[in-house]
Amino acid sequence: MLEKINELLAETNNFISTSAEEIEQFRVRMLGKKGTITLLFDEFKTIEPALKKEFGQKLNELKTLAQDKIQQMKTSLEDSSDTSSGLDLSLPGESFAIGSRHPISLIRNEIVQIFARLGFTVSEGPEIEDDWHVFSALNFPPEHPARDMQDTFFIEKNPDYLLRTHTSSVQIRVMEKQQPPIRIIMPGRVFRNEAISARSHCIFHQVEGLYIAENVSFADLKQTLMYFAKEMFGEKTKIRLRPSFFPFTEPSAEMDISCNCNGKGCNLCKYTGWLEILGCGMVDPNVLDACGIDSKKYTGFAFGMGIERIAMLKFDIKDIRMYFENDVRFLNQFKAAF
Ligand code: 2NM
Repeated sequence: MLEKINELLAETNNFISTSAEEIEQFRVRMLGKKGTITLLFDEFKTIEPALKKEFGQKLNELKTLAQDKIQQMKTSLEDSSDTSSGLDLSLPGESFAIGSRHPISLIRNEIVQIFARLGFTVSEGPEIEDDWHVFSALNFPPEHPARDMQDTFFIEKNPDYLLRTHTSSVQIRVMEKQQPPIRIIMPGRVFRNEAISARSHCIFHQVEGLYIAENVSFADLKQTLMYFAKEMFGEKTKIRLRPSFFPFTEPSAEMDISCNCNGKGCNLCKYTGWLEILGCGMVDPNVLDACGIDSKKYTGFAFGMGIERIAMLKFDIKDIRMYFENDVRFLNQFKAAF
């Protein structure tokens, strides 16, 4: 019997479990009505008196150990599922706030991707420019009003330099360095000395495009821009070209896209059914010649659009100043548009 008790002591000492069911099974097996320890107590009654003291002590030791062990297992089981202790490794991790892309960046990237599918690559250039790259090479006459202080920011310490008023200056730099075929787009910041209002700002963003090769025609320009309009604003979008004037293109046009009101007329399109989104034209031969490209051999088209305006139409933004205020209530709204 002593041997049996020693075996049970060892078994009880080694018992370990994290399952409530297993702990209960152990309790019934040891201390239940017909449990091993309970039966040993019955056997104990029949033992000869001389041995009772020693056996009694051992048996009590076993019973106490078993009871303690079961209690201990139950307690640690409750603790591990108790979140009030502050540590529950089964909980999901804490999420943290991430930022969102600026709507100007979103639209810029979208425009770049659309033209990338047509083989256009991105070129960039300086924001501080000289008269040649911003005006003279682009066929601006000497007395053109854009050259005026009223319209353009000149660098005070050295008025030979100015902040570019369009990204066409980058195209001049590319054409000066590289012979056709040229197929590039230029996204970038531009600066104009204008009063800040809901519709205009002294800093804004443009994407201009340029394609020069042999036999490039106005039809190529129209197809390219129609593809862009449908990719940007949806398959149902229609385009319309109206004659216009720019010093650097001839002929020149302005492009409208059909308004979502379907021509019924709404406040956005001022009841015309059309929204102006960009300017374009065939590159003036004078511009090609100024850059060392043979205008008898090559022709090309160019276009330019304001990113703020495109984003205003896409996201229904009513005031251009929102882009530059960095109000998180505005910026957070573009989280989903990643
Ligand atoms: C526009 C509209 C029309 C344009 C022209 C050129 C260059 F360098 F090839 F002459 N670059 N961008 C252009 C043409 C820009 O923006 C409204």
